[in-house]
Amino acid sequence: MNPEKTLVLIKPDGVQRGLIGEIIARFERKGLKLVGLKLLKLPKDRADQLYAPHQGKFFYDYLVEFMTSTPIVAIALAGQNAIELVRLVNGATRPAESQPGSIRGDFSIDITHNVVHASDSPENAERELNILFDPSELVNYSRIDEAILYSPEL
Ligand code: FUP
Repeated sequence: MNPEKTLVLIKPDGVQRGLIGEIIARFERKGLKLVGLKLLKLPKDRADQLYAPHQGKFFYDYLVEFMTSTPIVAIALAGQNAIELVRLVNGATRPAESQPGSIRGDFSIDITHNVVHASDSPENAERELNILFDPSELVNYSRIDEAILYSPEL
């Protein structure tokens, strides 16, 4: 068992297109547990923190402008290997590589307006969760289906 927490953002295009419920349903259906959830307009300073690793790249300014334009939804998810699984559910960054069945593969055609974001490593998951959530906003609880979602530790 490798329990992990990770951050997902539904980007402005996903919110504007009415995809919030569809996207959250996909993570719930996979077996991932919601441990934090909020709708917000991302302040510029927090967008800069979030995308600090991309500062200086040609797409950076537009990416921050887009992410701060209209509301996003921030989601904290927990589960076994959550970081890797969530990125599979989201699909590849490049539109030509995101498989049908993934969120990006099913709902996007553009590399910037690509509906969702997810942390890509344990270090970034912790860093990004801290940017979007106060620790008091993350909820620890058991879901009743965990007993059947997971096999027992051998
Ligand atoms: P991902 O982890 O799949 O979100 O992708 P990256 O970390 O490579 O990129 C971060 C964000 O930068 C992506 F959501 C989209 C944006 N981006 C562009 O807008 N243009 C590019 O050429 C590459 C990335």
